[in-house]
Amino acid sequence: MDARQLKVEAARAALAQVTDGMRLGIGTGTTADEFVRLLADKVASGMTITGVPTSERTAALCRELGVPLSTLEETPELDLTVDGADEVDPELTLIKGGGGALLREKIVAAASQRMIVIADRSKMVETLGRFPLPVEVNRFGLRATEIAVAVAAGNLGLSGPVTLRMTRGQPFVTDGGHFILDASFGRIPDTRALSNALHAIPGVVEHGLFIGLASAAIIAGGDGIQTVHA
Ligand code: ABF
Repeated sequence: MDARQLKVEAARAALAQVTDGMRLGIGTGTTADEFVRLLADKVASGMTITGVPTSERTAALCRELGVPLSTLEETPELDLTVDGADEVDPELTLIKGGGGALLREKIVAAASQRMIVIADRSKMVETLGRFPLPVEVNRFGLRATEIAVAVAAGNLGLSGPVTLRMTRGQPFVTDGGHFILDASFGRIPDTRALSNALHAIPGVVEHGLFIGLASAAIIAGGDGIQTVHA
């Protein structure tokens, strides 16, 4: 199976958890896109759901495919969110934000009774940190925040480049109008300590460590589907 097929299989297994009438958080990324496509087929054949997208990009795909959408303002309590991840550890702590949607993804996941992560096996790691940690920051005081992030990490024995995410020669701007710093600290042994340290920096809007939010991960590999529960 190629990478795309693995994503489709993980998405299909998550779709089996979706029941009629659900209020559904809908993730962002190529794996979540596969979920949206399968969900659209279900909707076309009569399933009723209310979807809350985690990004403008996902909202656009849902509209194109006819998946009914609401907002978190209208639908502030969700039954289930299905979303991808950049890394998943055995406790289901995640790194997310490679797609730049981490803030809305975290708000939507936190508003959901359950969050199911869908991923191919390449995303599973023993310890998070091979993937650079995305940190969403306010544009104001960017340089000061960049320094504060490096200092906070250094106090925890972590170091490495902290770089402003760019796209087509310009800083990448999130749906919330913020910038993203990608922090290549390597292995993060104490995710909770780093999370707390980053949250203490005023210019940090949110970071891509998802701790205690995922209830299950559906991991697709060449030898089949594995479901990991929190
Ligand atoms: C979102 O999309 C993000 O949080 C994560 O960064 C990314 C994963 O993308 P993909 O499924 O394309 O690997 O879930």
